[in-house]
Amino acid sequence: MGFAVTTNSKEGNLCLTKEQLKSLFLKHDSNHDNHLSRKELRQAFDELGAFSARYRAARGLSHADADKDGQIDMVELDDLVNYAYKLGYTGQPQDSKHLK
Ligand SMILES: [Ca+2]
Ligand SMILES: [Ca+2]
Repeated sequence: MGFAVTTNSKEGNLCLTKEQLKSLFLKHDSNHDNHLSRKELRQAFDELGAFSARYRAARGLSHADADKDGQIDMVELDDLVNYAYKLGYTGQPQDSKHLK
């Protein structure tokens, strides 16, 4: 998928900042309408290594979609980024942690 965040990591520890997370989500706005659809969200979470990207997309959407139009706009994106960040989506697959 061509995800090329340069890691400034020592131990191969990819750790995205919120800004980087945001640009990752933005990158998945594949039709460039400045909204992230459920499908685009799913692709973003997929790239983040989510165990179930479909589930995460649905959860993220219901969490951040304030006006309930089924898409994440640029205002709601900040909420989504916070949500993903809190879950620990910083570029490392760590869903196993959240299953417990
Ligand atoms: Ca879009
Ligand atoms: Ca919305």
